Amino acid sequence: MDIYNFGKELIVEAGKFIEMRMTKEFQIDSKSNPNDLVTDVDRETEQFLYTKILERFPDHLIIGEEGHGQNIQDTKGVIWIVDPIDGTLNFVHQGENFAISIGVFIDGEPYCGLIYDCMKRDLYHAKYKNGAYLNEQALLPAENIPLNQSLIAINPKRVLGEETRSPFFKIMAESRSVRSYGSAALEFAMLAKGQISALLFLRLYPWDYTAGVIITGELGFKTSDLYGRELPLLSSSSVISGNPKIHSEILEYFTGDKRLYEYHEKIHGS
Ligand code: 2AM
Ligand code: CA
Ligand code: CA
Ligand code: CA
Repeated sequence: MDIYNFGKELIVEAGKFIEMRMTKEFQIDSKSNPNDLVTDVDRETEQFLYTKILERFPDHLIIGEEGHGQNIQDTKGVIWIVDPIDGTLNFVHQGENFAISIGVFIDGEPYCGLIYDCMKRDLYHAKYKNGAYLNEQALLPAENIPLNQSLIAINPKRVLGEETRSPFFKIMAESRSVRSYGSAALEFAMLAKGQISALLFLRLYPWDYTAGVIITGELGFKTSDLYGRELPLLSSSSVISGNPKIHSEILEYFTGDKRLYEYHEKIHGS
């Protein structure tokens, strides 16, 4: 079995593990601040993915949000970038609306992207240059809907700061309306399905976006940071993803805002 088919089976198996595990008690801890939560289920699911991948492919590398592969410095070889639960707050508060997200890269080049909405049992998947699918069904190409006719996804809590609010609020005001679903991976999935036309984040990590970028890229959606630069595989980044029209419209809002640019470079450490 190739990596893609193995990955599709693995992510569904990990989804079953989460479903089983969430019927029992689990511990909830906070990480960087009291609203940044992690549970035993996040950690155990990452360990589950790690063990299964290495059992099958002992020479592959794994980077995960909950601690695996944080020492990886270059993109040589086969790298699995995994988020065991994307949308931990939804997992804790709602018991649904979370996903497993996996992006696979070979020597830094995209290979496949997988997003599994565990509770809905929906698998979004794409092998690079082979189209994108929801379960067995091919997803349709991006439509060039402009900002003023679009629903867009932004997490308002993350852009309230003095440095950030001006361009983000202008974009929200220009849009048809704003949504915030609490899982970057599922927001990429909604983009792929045509339910929203763009998503914006000030800060995400490769495990949040690599699967989504590969899947939506197959459909003609564009993704970059706020300044039009390609997203990194080994460090955090801001993210704008959308159809080509709205993507270029949104980029305009960020050009020339020196204060935000300086803040942006500071939080992303470059
Ligand atoms: P997580 O649930 O895996 O942590 C919520 O708007 C989205 O942003 C989720 O995809 C969430 O991923 C991510 N996110 C939440 N808190 C974050 C943080 N402190 N830093 C970066 N990303 C975060
Ligand atoms: Ca997290
Ligand atoms: Ca995440
Ligand atoms: Ca996570």
